Amino acid sequence: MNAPTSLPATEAERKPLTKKELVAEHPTWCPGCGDYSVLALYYKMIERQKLHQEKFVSVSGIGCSSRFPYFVQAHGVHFIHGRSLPFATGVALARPDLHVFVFGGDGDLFSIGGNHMVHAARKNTKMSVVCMDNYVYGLTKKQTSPTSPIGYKSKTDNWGAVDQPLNPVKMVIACGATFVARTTHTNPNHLLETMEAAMHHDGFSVIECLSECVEFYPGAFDSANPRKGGQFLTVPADHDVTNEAAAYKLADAPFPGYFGVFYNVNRPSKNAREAKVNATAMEKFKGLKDWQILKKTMERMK
Ligand SMILES: Cc1ncc(C[n+]2csc(CCOP(=O)(O)OP(=O)(O)O)c2C)c(N)n1
Ligand code: SF4
Ligand SMILES: [Mg+2]
Repeated sequence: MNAPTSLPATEAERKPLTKKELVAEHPTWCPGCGDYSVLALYYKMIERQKLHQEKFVSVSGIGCSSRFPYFVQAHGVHFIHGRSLPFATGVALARPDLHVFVFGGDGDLFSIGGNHMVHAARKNTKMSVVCMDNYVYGLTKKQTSPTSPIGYKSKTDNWGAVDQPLNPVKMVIACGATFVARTTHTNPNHLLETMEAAMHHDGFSVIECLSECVEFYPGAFDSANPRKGGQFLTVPADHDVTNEAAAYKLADAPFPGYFGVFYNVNRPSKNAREAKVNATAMEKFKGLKDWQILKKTMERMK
């Protein structure tokens, strides 16, 4: 049967998706929430990068920020709290042709999901993670998160938080992430460029994106916003992104710190390493039926 003439013949002829085509449900975030900006720029990135629905997937855990996949008219998964990374790892390994994006909050990715972040980073599976960091648990209405600063008054720290906050950039560099950047929802161009750079990285890329919770931590990031009298300092031009110690040191600057790419190196991804193992195994088992491969494997494990 002939293909309908209205269908484009090649990938290059397909029109990029527009925002109108990508918008799904109306976002249920509070008016003014920083997460809107991340969503709007994700639509823009998909359009600019000419990604079509069958070529990308958005994965999340639980939280206000984790509602993200609902609002994108494409494949997406709203998974268990803290478990977006292992799920996304499975998708990325099974379908290396897809662009896998993970969206989540500081609680989802660094508190309950902190253990998964450690291992996802060292495995270097190809995917891009955007932590929409608002320094609080927003969905559950104001509990201290791993990034809340000392003194922050919340429902779990009535008299102010006392625990040293975690630095997401330092943590993921130390764990083995191969692309690590920092941006903010108030600088759209910077946020868009950072997401695009992460998408093209062949490995585990992490972006900490400051995203204000106007309901439970208003004004948290004013000092990083020139429109509110703050300062948006970019990573110095002479910073060597392949120097782990220098990246770590730069990430240690006091708040609001620097914005940009801190670390970017090439290390074989889990996808690449596993593909080699799989190719060798497939060669060895050539011509065998599935049950024969299974039997051989079981025998070897005796
Ligand atoms: C296993 C489990 N524990 C606790 C919760 C309750 N819970 C839902 S979201 C959340 C934290 C959300 O904070 P964050 O990830 O920072 O997202 P935000 O809402 O700030 O965007 C918690 C503790 C849950 N849903 N599941
Ligand atoms: S509670 Fe905070 S993080 Fe959640 S939607 Fe409202 S402003 Fe955004
Ligand atoms: Mg949060």
